[in-house]
Amino acid sequence: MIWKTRRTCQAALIIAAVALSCTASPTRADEPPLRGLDEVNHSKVELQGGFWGPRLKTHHEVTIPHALNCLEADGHVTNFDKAAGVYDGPLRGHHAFDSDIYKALEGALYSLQHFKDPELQKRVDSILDRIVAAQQQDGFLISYFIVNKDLERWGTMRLEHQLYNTGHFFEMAVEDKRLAGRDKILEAARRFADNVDSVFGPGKRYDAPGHEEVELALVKLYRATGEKKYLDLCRFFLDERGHAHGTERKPFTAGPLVVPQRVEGQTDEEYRRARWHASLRWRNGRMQDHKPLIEQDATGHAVRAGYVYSAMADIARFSDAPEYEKAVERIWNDVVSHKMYINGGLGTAQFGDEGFGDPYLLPNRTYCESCAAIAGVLWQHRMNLLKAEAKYADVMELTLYNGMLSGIAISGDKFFYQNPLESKGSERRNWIGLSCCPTNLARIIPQVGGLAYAKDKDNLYVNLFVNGEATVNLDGGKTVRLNQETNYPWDGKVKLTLTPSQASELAVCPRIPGWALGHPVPSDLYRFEKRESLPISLKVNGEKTDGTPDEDGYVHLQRQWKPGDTIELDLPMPVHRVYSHENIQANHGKVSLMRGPIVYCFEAADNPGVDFSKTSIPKTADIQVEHRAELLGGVTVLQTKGLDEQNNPITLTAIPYYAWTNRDKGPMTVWIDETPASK
Ligand code: FUB
Ligand code: ZN
Repeated sequence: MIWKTRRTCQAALIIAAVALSCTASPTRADEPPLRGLDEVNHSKVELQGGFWGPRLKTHHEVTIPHALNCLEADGHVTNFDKAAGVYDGPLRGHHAFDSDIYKALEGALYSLQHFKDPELQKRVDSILDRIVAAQQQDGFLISYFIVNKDLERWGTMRLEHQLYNTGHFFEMAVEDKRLAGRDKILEAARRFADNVDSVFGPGKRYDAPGHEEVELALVKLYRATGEKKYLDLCRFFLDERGHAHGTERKPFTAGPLVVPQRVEGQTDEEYRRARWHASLRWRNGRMQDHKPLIEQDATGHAVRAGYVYSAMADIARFSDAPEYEKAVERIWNDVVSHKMYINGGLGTAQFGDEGFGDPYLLPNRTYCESCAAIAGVLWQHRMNLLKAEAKYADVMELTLYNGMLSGIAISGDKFFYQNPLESKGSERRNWIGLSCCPTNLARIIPQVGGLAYAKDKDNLYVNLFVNGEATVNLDGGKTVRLNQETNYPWDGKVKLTLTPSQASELAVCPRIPGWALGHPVPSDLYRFEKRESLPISLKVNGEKTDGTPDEDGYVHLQRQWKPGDTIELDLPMPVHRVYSHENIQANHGKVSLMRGPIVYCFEAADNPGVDFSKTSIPKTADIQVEHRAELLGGVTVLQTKGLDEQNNPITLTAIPYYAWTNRDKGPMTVWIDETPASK
């Protein structure tokens, strides 16, 4: 028999979990959360075929070697040799350089989980050895500050990315332990974390990093080691934002940006540092440090924001921090209701700081950094885990397939830093010195499997529809193997076959995406023309069942599952016309197109000579759907009849937004004028 359960008694469960945590062992690896869901780690999920399989292959064969080659050529590894005293050449690059090699290595470690590649493994191991050889006696490990002995290690915390490097080292080290099974790198991370812990904290130095990241990494380190002090340190860095508890902190009021004159005799380096210091006050309000996090709305640098909001969700999941849960939900509403692009992109160019702009101020020639989309994906994932609600996975999926995926070329070796929704023609770049976006893409793509499922004691949630196989550990040593067959996002048919290790009572909970229920986003920021949804078909072992989700956005299919049981979901995928909230001026009179989770755009390669700014689509025009396996790695394209400036009919072709600029450079737009029905 099949029935649906609502999540009841959640409050009671939380209280019980909090009570239990007081007696639980403090040193269990991968400490489970106090509340919300636990992830199903990417190492347990194999994506084969379908949409992601070929991308993982390209990632392994092209992106990872390309990234490591570029990083080695740019001196990211010799910087560690220099710090270890075994290299006489120059220190190269920026104070955040270490972070980039850590992200690429993290990506390589994920990839090695799925592809046997002794050569790559050797290369990774050798780079890791060179990195840890630079670690100082006291655990400190940032090449820039080891080599530049005259610099204060924890000097200008808000400008020099010390803890941003540190956080990426911790994240990579946790994955090295999990995926490669060795202790050496994780031990180095512990020594470094202990060094950080010896400097910062209550009664020690009160300060917070300008570029957040270390906070979420400390939660990972806590889970991997069971050391509660790392969770406490995360909490400290969160609490410290917007406060001035210690003497090191400068006032927080944001002031005007005053660029200093160069003083005679100042070296380039001295002048650069003077400019940074001068920009400190101006930047205060732009890096989530102007007031306590729990009082903030979505403000400032969008990459930093995504990371710190992730940590807020984590701290609420792993400790008793209801104030952070409340605040991060408020911030989420602010982002999703006022400050997010239809592709899930975050960050306008309004303040020239890669950050959020004013509510509804969403111009289409914009910033939307790839790293901001990635941080957004990580944040939405954690919100989903904290709240066990599908709407967060909706935004995660939207960002993943659109604003994030556009950051990397289909070939795997060209990148965008900015992902605007309208362009006169942009060029993807092979690489760039400070390679935050390419290396972040190198680590997020192979993590997609880990975003697909989540679980708690009674429920197994299916968040992403991805072809492949997962093995999920359940309570009491039981496991269930889940095989997903799907051609998503090109069609909405998904077949799940379950193989539990023994018959198990469990609710398997497929997410019913918001887009299938008539909402492109979980707010009124964007809306479909037709809000009524087409019937969703759901079958268990071939028998029809109700596909209407519960309030949490999932259908809870509870039964004794046995090997070979199947769930078949069919989400109809009509093309939707999308409109913006009337307060988004940039999109007045404009429409965009979506099908399933995919946002479409028009680009010159398919529409040669068309001036999109003078073209419109009649409100009544039919839109044809065609899958073209040979185009752009296989995409579903849309075709419609538009009108040019003289009202002459023209054929318009739209491709998925993520696939733009994989051919010749040329104009592109997501939003296009719509001719009213009466015209
Ligand atoms: O500073 C490190 C990274 O570089 C930031 O996250 C990005 O916005 C870029 O500025
Ligand atoms: Zn970036």
